[in-house]
Amino acid sequence: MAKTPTPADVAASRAADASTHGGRIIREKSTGARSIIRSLQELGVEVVFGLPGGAILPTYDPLFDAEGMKHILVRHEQGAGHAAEGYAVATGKVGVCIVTSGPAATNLVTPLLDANMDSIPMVAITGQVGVSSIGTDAFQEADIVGATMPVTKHSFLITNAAEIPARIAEAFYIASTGRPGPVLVDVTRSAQVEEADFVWPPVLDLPGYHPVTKPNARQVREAARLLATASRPVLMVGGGAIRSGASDDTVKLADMSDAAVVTTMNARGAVPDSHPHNLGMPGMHGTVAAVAALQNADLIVALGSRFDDRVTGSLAGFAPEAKVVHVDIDPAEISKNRDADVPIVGDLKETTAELVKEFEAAVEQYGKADLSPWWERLDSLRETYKMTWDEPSDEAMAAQYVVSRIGEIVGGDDVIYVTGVGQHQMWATHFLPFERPRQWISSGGAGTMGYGVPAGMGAKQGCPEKTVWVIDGDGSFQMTNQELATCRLNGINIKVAIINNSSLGMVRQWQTLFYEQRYSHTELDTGMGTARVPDFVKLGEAYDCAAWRVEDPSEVDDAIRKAMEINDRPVVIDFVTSPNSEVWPMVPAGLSNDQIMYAREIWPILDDDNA
Ligand SMILES: Cc1ncc(C[n+]2csc(CCOP(=O)(O)OP(=O)(O)O)c2C)c(N)n1
Repeated sequence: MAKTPTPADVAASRAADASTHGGRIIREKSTGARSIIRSLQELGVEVVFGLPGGAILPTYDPLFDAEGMKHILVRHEQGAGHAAEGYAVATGKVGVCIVTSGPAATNLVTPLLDANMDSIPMVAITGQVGVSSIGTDAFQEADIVGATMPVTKHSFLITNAAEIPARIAEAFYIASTGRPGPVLVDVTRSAQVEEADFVWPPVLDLPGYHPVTKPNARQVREAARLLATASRPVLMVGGGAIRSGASDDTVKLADMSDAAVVTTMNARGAVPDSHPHNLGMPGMHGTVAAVAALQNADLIVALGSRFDDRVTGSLAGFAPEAKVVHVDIDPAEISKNRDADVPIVGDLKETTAELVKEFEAAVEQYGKADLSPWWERLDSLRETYKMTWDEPSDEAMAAQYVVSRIGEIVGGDDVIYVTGVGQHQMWATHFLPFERPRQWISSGGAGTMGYGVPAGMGAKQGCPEKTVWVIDGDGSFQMTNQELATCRLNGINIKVAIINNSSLGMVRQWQTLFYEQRYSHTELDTGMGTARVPDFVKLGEAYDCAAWRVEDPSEVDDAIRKAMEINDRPVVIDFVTSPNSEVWPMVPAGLSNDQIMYAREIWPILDDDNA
């Protein structure tokens, strides 16, 4: 099937057309503001999330009747940013948001950081005060280019109307090529009101920006040789596999090589959970089998994964016997945290396709190692340390029960799962089924509470035919639930399951384990027997959503089924759960992955070594 062209593809091909004088050339009388809108239309942008204000007001005027492009008015700029991220992850297209200057622009810093850490293609357009006011502490002036430069792929200021089409096309090109990421374009009010013809296609001017996509053939051959001959190989699949669309060839490589597969949090769904080689998520809250596979591997083939500290634990003790093949589109990632024996810079989709080809040749030449002892060990770990949970002693509902019932009833077809950050996020990775890329949306690198509702809104806007479930924490939900108003008014009918343990659960868990149960400022009073402020059911109803509370396990299944039947408005279910449910397994922060605990006092890898 032909790949849907991204706005960047369109920009690049139209720019190429222009340079050969092959395409149609548009020249229209315009203002800078109108050129912003026209550029977005020519780039094929279908939806923009935003909120206006003085410095972007000139642009909101032509936006009022822009054909073919929808604007969704959010209630907070952070919501616009996360919605653009959710849209981008769900669809593979560039997410777009547009806000005004000063505090509006700084409200975007969190989503920009988030998109940067998780390599999400996104373009943020901000209004800036008039060029003559810059540097005068004018009303709502903020140096947003300076503030966001460290947390974006690129940020730049436009002060001249004639430049607008080219700079906007470049922003899309940078956001979506190479390692995807967020680009901020700050446009002065004076450039927006200035008159200048809109000329399209523009000529892109990006000297020095040439992402390498084609991997080095010799390195790929060497990687294939190592994979064919390793006795304890693991494919460590990262978020890059989703972003680049490398899933199919990754699965082929797993089938051919019989290597074990671990999928990092951002890669959930890149290889189906039902694939027999998939051991699940590695890292701090990974499965015992996935963590042990990496620790005992003699070869790790890292595919679009950045050896994040949440995955490796203490680097000094990480996978001591493993050679490393590291494939990444971003050369800065290679050997950043862990030295690569075979570094491969390239597009992951292209590289896995090459690896699949070279693997056959390598097997012919070098033979294939016998992996049966390796699989005996991994299967036994998988069997012994299944993902399960203890019922809480306070007789309240186990959070894991709720999440696993959602997974069981809603399943892995035509559904997108989105989360906030905390315990509920980890339970979601463990107990929901992930069978396809782009069906899991969660904040990995930044770990941004408040991501769930707006990211879910963006995902549903991008994929209206899919069911979107947001699994949220009572803490995370309170950060951005105002976007339920946006959802309700725009017919974006997401389903929100609040896993309400009445606390900042993940932090509370650390207080239980490492601070002698001194629960310093982690109780939120939203659950059973508390002040219940806010009452999530009333809050949901205030947003005209269908909302109700579930406190008893016997009501959970019916509640999920009922939510699946409501499609004319968003649904909010307040699942009241125990504050004592804990996330296991766990590698305590800063320790080696060898010290993974399956539950309290159970150290599978250490115990095994001492046996
Ligand atoms: C914006 C933000 N602030 C603080 C944190 C630190 N933090 C990580 S998890 C967590 C608690 C999350 O609570 P909740 O959303 O209720 O989820 P739970 O852990 O209870 O499932 C906090 C405060 C964060 N990740 N993001």
